[in-house]
Amino acid sequence: MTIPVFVLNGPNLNMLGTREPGIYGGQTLADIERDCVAAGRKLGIAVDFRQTNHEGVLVDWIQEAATKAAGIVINPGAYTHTSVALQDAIRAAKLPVIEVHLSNIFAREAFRHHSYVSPVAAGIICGLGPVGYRLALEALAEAQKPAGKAKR
Ligand code: CA2
Repeated sequence: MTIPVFVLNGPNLNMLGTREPGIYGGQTLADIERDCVAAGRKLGIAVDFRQTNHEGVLVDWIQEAATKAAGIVINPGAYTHTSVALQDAIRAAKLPVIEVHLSNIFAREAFRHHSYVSPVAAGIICGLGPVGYRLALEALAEAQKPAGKAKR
C-alpha cells in the first residue's frame, strides 16, 4: 500500500475560480485537486487533497499526517502569516513539508511577506499558480528516493 502525501489547503481557497482571478487565476480548487491527483499518479504518489477554513482542523490534519503520510504540501492561506500553531504542528510532525502559494506573496502587501510556516518547511514555492502544487509533489517524490534532499 502506498503511503499518501497530504495536500492541505487553508481558508478561502475553496473560493478559487469565483473571485480575484487577477491574483489567483481562474482555476477552481477542484481543478487543482484533479491536476495533483494526475501528477501524483505519474510520480507514483497517492494524493490525499483537503481544504478547510479552520486553523485547528489544519493542525489536526498535520498531526494525522505525522503517522499516516510521507510528506505534506500545504497552502496555509492567510494562516501562513499568523499561525504559531501551524509552525508548532509542522515542527512536531517531522515530515518533509513544502509550502505553496499561488501568488507571489513577496510582491504583495507587507503583511504577507512573513510566513510562520517557512522556517519549518523543507521548501517554499510561490507565485507560479497551480503549477506550484505539481512542483511540490515532484520535490517530495524526489525526496523519497534514496539520498533525496527535502528531508527534515
Ligand atoms: O497565494 C496564495 O496561495 C495565498 O496563500 C492565498 C491566501 C492569502 O491569504 C495568502 O497571503 C497567499 C488567500 C486565499 C484566498 O483565496 C481566494 C480566492 C478567491 C476569492 C477569495 C479568496
